[in-house]
Order: sequence, then structure tokens, then C-alpha cells
Amino acid sequence: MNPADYLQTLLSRRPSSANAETYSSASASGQVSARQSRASAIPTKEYKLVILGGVAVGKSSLTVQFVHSSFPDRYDPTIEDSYRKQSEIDGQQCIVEVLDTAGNERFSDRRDMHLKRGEGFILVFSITDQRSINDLAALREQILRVKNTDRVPMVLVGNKCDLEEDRAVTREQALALSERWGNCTFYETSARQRANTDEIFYDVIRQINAQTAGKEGERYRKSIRRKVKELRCGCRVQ
Ligand SMILES: Nc1nc2c(ncn2[C@@H]2O[C@H](COP(=O)(O)OP(=O)(O)OP(=O)(O)O)[C@@H](O)[C@H]2O)c(=O)[nH]1
Ligand SMILES: [Mg+2]
Repeated sequence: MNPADYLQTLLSRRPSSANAETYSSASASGQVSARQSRASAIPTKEYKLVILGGVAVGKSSLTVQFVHSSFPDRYDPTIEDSYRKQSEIDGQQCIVEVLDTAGNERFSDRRDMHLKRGEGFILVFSITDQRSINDLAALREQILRVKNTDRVPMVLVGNKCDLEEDRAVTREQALALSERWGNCTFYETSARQRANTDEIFYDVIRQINAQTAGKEGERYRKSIRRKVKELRCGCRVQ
């Protein structure tokens, strides 16, 4: 086979670490295949998410709805809380860690450290509070600066959509912002009514997965190109 054909064959294969079949369910005969028993040895993946936004926009209520499926009955301003939830997303078992941050700037001194550690970010405003959406641009800038990239898994969330009569931020305004943010996903949610509350967390996790798969794929393609060069010139390429 000439090097060009060899390259084509290798590129059309998927990297083994991104092989979704390892998570498939039991075979028709009911036997557990070697592939499935290998799957049970795969450690559960963990995702580190950070939820951010202004004071009283509903960050804690959204997090508690996701983790405990309930709506807190009283307002308790957050200094910093961390939650863990076992979940199944797209057939994959995982642990989702959510860091619920303070809306109050007085407690934001540890923010850089949290942003560095976080893999995905949920930026929340309240649809009843114009200032809360204005404040998000600075937060996003801080995330991009700390992560040192403009490709960060992120969703924009307009919470309290059950309070339509008090709406101060239009859907169009929020959509325009999400477009300026490189078509970041935008959701309107109601923590009170449990509307879209799981979706915002799943969306960020899917973005993290897509980014990881993209990086693995690129690493794999690079290694193949190196192998083909070696085949062509009969030497090792460093
Ligand atoms: N109507 C309505 N009220 C909400 C919703 N989400 C939160 N709230 C109320 O808004 C207030 C603030 O909610 P929290 O979840 O504590 O807000 P937070 O962003 O965590 O606030 P800080 O921790 O102080 O930054 C509480 O009184 C909640 O009951 C919602 O979806 N609809
Ligand atoms: Mg809170």
C-alpha cells in the first residue's frame, strides 16, 4: 500500500480512547463481552463545572434543582458551596462537581483559582434584572484570561423566566450577546419551575466531551502523519 492510501486507512479509524462502543449494553445473548468487561474497568469520568453570575440571580437554586431536584425555600447568600452528583449523560456514568460561587463581589477573591480549576462554566443572569446581564461580560473576560483561550465550554443562562411580568431583559438581547460570544448556547430557565435546569449542566458537559474528543482526534492524526513520514523516508521523525 502506498503511503497516501495507508494514511487514508488510518485516518478513517477512530482513536481507541474515544470508542463509544465500550459503553454499549449487554449483547443479545446476554453474555458480557470482553469489551464490556473492559468497560467496567474504565474509571467514572469527573466534570468540574463552575456557576457564576450576579447577586441573587438564582445560581444556588439552579444548582440545588440539578443536584437534589428541589427548590430552596429561603434565600441564603452563598460564600462558596461545592456539590457532587452522580449522573448518566449520553450513556456514560459520570460525577458532576458543581462549584456554586458568590454573587457578592466581597467574596470573589478566590475566583481566579476556581476558574483555573473549572472545565465548564455556567454564566447566569436574571431576566428581571438588566444589570445582571451587563455584569457578565467582565466575568467572561476573566474566564478567558485565566484559561488563556477563547474556546471555553460555556452556557449563558437567563433565569427566573417564570417571572414574565417582571421581565427586564428581552430574549433578543440575550441571544445577541450569545452571538457576540461566538454563538455560545443560551437557555432561559426557571429554577422555581424546574424548567431547563438539567439541560444547562448537560450542555456544558457535552461541550467538554466534544472538546476532549477533538483534542484526542488531533493528537491521533498527528501521530499518523508522523508514522507516514517515517514510512516515506525510512527514518524516525521526532
Ligand atoms: N421566581 C423565581 N425566583 C427564583 C428563581 N431562582 C431563584 N429565585 C429566587 O431568587 C433568590 C436568590 O436565589 P439564589 O439561588 O440564592 O441566588 P444566588 O444567585 O445563588 O444568590 P447569591 O448566592 O447571593 O449570589 C431567592 O429568593 C430564590 O428563591 C426562579 O427561577 N424563579
Ligand atoms: Mg447562591
